[in-house]
Amino acid sequence: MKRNVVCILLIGLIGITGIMNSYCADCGDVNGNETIDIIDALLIARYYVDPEAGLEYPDISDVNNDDKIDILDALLVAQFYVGLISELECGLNPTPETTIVPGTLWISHVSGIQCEVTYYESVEDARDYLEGNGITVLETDVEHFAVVTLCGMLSGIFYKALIYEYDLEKALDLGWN
Ligand SMILES: [Ca+2]
Ligand SMILES: [Ca+2]
Repeated sequence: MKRNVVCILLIGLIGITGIMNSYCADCGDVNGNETIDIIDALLIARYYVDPEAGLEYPDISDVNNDDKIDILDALLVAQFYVGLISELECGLNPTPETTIVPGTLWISHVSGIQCEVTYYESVEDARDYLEGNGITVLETDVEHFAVVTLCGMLSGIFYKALIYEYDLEKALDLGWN
C-alpha cells in the first residue's frame, strides 16, 4: 500500500531532471532549485523506494536529522511545503579544512642538551607534561635541525605543540616558547 501511494506520487516526477551546479542548497531543497516544494518531497520518496535513483544533495534530504533518509523525510518536506510545519532540520556539519583554528598557536621546546639533560624522551612525553600542567594540546609535531654533535649544545630535536592562546602564559612559565 505504502509503495503504491509513493509510486502514484512519482508519476508526477517523470521528466523532472535538472543540471545542478554548485548551488549550496537549503535543507529540504533536494533538487537545489532554491524552492522547497512537493517535488523535493517526491524526490525523497523516490529515493526511499529506489535508492539507486540517488539524490543530488543527500546531506539536506535528511530533514529530521535522524541519519536516515526515508519516507518520513518526504512527509516532512511535504508538510513544510503546505505550511503545516515551519522548519526542517538538517544536520549540516561541515568539517573544517584546516587544523589551525583562530586563537591557537604553536609553541616549541628543545628535547634536550647533548650529554647533559633530556627534557623530554619523546613528543608524547612533552605532550603529557604540558597536559599535566593544565595546557590543552591540540596537535603535536617534531622538527629536526642540523646541529653540531658536541656536549653542551642543544639537541637537534624540537617538540612542537599547538595550544590555545590563553594557555601561552602557562607554557612560557614551563620554559616553552
Ligand atoms: Ca527544490
Ligand atoms: Ca530522516
